[in-house]
Amino acid sequence: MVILGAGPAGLVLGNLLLAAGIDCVILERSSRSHVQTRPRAGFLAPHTARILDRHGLADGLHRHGRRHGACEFRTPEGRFRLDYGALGEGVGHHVYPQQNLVTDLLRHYLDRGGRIRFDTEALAVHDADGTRPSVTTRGPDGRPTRWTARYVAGCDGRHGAARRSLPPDTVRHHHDHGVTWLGLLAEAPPSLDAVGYALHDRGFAGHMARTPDVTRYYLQWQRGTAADAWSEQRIWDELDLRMRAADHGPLHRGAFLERGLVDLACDVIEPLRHGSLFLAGDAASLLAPAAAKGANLAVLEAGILASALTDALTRGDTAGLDAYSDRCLTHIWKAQEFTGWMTRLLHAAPDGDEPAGSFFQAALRRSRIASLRTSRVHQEWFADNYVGV
Ligand code: RFL
Repeated sequence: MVILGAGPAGLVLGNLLLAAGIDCVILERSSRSHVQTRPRAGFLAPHTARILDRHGLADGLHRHGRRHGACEFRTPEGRFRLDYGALGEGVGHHVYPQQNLVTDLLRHYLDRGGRIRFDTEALAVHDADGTRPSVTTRGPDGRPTRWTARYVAGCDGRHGAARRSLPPDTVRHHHDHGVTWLGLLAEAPPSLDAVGYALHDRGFAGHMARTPDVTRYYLQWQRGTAADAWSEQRIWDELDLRMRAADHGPLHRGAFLERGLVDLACDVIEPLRHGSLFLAGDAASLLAPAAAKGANLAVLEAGILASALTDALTRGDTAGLDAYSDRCLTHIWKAQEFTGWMTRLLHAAPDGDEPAGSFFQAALRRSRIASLRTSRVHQEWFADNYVGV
């Protein structure tokens, strides 16, 4: 079994296959230190923790992760808190930085005797329509190598070789929400004990805890403006303004460890299988980070794929592989739908000639927020979708 990519999808898949006695190798383009320090997701859903628990992969999560179950919406009409962790399933998120999860998964994989090649870029998947697919790679010495296996799992993200190797008739459904965020990691403790979603005439601002010393912030950003166009002081002043710090309390300031632009765009590949090649995680579907679903879907799909591959390789039962694409697409579209809903809740999206959003859109948004503030049924629905995939 060849797995492309050592992100959450590839490493969960590798661990689960090794536990089932299936030989595999992971081919990863980047260095080990790069994958272990790349900060991205932080909010892990209950089902993610369950999958990790079931397979003995959740030690770090339980030791260092923190429970989280509240959102605070700050709007022109005032603020309100939604304790989603006490609704729906009655459990919130674990906050645990993605790079720590990747570090744990890699340690378990190596402890179980797993093989991995870092600094090895997959160039293409060949003969996926047969039973002996292969992958060509370029390793650290620049020399090409070919890896042959019964199946290949493309867990190498949206720009990986798996996507590039799909036949031309594969459909890629793409949607651009028309919004860009400046994503920031601040060396500063969280300023509120909730996810902060601030709706403001000047644009959205968000606050999400990562660790006791590091907080993620987002600022809705003019598309086309460089990430480094503003000074740290100007960014903090803008965060203060949009998060209404003067009314609701100051934000703890600190140096920005990272800043990058995120276009809120999404896509779905259909189907997720081409012969012996299976896509999982961001390679299968890209989600805007508005609802923190990407890493959680990646783990879910890796779990589904691992059990289907185990059935196929140990018992010759290929029913799970045949159902893989449809089964995952159901989860993916559900997550896309909620992410789209969140995106429309948080932003005045460009509307025709009105780039800042029309009066009509703003009124719809106010109505949505009012419903979320007052309707218990709406809050239950939100909680269910916010933590679930
Ligand atoms: P990854 O993590 O991108 O890993 C893919 C791996 O493949 C390697 N690779 C290749 N290897 C070999 N050959 C090639 N040709 C290769 N091309 C690429 C890469 O080096 C990499 O190591 O994909 P995976 O495993 O599918 O996991 C997906 C998640 O990483 C992603 O969905 C999340 O980070 C999204 N996301 C969030 N998800 C959540 O569930 N909760 C969150 O709170 C959350 N916050 C976020 C996020 C994504 C963000 N960005 C960067 C858009 C916050 C941000 C800012």
